[in-house]
Amino acid sequence: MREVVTASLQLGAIQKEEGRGDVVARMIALLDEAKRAGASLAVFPELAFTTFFPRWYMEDQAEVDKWFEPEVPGPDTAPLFERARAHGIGMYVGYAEITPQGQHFNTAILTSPEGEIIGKYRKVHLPGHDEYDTERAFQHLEKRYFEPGDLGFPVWHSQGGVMGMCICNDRRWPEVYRVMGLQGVEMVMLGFNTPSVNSQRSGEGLEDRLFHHRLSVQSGAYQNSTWVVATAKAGVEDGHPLTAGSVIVDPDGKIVAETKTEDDEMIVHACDLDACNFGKQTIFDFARHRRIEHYGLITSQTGVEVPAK
Ligand code: CDV
Repeated sequence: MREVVTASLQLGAIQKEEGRGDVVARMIALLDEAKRAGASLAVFPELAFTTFFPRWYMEDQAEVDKWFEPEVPGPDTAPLFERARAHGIGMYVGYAEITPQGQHFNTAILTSPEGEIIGKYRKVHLPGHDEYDTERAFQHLEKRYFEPGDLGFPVWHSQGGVMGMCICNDRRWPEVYRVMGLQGVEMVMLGFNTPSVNSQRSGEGLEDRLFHHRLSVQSGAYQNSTWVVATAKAGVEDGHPLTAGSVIVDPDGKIVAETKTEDDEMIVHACDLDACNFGKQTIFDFARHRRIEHYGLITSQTGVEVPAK
């Protein structure tokens, strides 16, 4: 058994006016709860330190940059990292990153239980649009504020296993899990901010959104025989509802823990990384069963091209 006691630390709503200091205090309270539960790993949401700002249209770059972190840990966020180190808990934390060169990414980092930053991932699949869209019920401007991630989908050795990261919309893309699966990933961590309604299809509500979320993470887990830990930022932010549904999914694709509220809430599970072995050695033994001679289109073509009749 290689057990990693893993906490998914869901955050409830963060209002636009809320400062990072208040949010970090909430995150520390969750981290303390995770410590009491015996966790050595904690997974926080996407863009964890602020409201989900890509719903707001901004033209002034200085206003935009206020939502970004030039350094992590920084003055407001350092107490979180200090507490994690004191507790011996490794963390996945999502935040908006601005680089010294002025590039903007939707980023997540992985720390070791000793408090070192050992991994960085930058969101590849940015949803939404880059200009104000009058056809939508509300805006989703990730393509305006972020560049697509430039680091690929690496994995890291930590917690006695092979760990991977992605962010929110990435979880809907099977390629994401497979690229990590091909590196032997045993736990995929991700944070998300998913609006409870579809801005382009008013009939699609909370239950549909949760169905697609669970479908995506459960199939990613099963088809790659890996744990998946998905953590929401939930609740109503400035009038805009976000789904909850933080889950821990086992390598059979089964949900072993799920949040019940849309508030700050912990779920925890002792994830045995050896539970990945059976699927990786049998039905999803890639070396024996994959037929890459038939998969060329996956990397040579982006959009749909229907063959001529
Ligand atoms: N933050 C996100 O990436 N949200 C998307 C929404 C826009 C569909 C998601 O995949 O949940």
